[in-house]
Amino acid sequence: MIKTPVCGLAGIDYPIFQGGMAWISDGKLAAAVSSGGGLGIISAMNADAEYLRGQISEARKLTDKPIGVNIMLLSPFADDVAKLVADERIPVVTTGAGSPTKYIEGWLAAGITVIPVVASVAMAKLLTRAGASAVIAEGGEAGGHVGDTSTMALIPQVCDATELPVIAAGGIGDGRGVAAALMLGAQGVQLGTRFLVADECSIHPGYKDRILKAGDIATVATGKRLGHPVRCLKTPFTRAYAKAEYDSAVSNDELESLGAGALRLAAVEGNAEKGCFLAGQIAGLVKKKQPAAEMIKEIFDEAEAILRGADRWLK
Ligand code: TUI
Repeated sequence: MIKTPVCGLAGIDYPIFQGGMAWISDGKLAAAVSSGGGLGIISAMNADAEYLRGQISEARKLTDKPIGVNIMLLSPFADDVAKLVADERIPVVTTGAGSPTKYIEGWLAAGITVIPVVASVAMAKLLTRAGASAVIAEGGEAGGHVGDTSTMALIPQVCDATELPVIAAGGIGDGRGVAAALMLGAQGVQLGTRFLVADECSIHPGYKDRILKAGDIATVATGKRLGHPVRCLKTPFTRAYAKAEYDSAVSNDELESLGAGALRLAAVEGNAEKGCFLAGQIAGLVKKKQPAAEMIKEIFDEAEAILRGADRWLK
């Protein structure tokens, strides 16, 4: 069995979180991951508090295990959902795409375990001082909004910069990735891309097929010009977007509106012309649909076998 302090911190059997992915991580997926012994996380995405309240209620009908919520800090409803998680007594809150410092005190007072996603040592240090309970260090291999530094380089540097438990994210898709993350000093992992093909994930079937068919160079980070690169599968949409990005005649506002609604079009409609299919570089490793609980068991059985055999190189 693999047990780390992250299991106690989040009230889970396996030290694995499911990433809070906009238009993807709903109450059903989160409940399946939590039932399987990991931490299922509902994405509050760009939606209002009523949406989140509904998804929390869905999840609670499906499992009595702890469920987390991810707050995307660029959301116009961030203040509202930040209050709702306290009212709903959500045990673990993760944040992305910004610094949650102004919410931390209130969340801690409400008994919430606060785990921000960071993409740099500077942000890890800042949030350690601000009172975070742990950090998720996410490398640029991840899907969605990404930083520049790879997981391999980021994790040990963040581990050296904070006393808090570090959860590794970005580029992890199986037991080998979990074992490697633990060797780099992480005490847990967060996976997103692998869970896209979980049976309980409700995205459009065409999205799942694209993940299953993806290879090692199937993704690209677009949107660097706007300061928030987003990694997704290469499609007609990303080619058109990249062209616009390098065209000085296209204004930043035009570029923003090109991306608006693209996550929904991919996840809900499977639209390759206008949709942005978030995916990490590990998509090429994801080859089979499974129930989320089966994925988690398989990943940790593999990680355990690797760690038990790791002394074979020691002479
Ligand atoms: O947040 C994510 N992944 C996301 S959010 C998203 S929705 C979106 N839509 C349009 C534009 C941008 C996002 C899709 N995928 N992952 C966690 C994450 N957080 N990765 C990187 C960061 C991050 C970035 C900056 C965390 C803190 C941070 O600090 C602010 C700063 O100025 O340094």
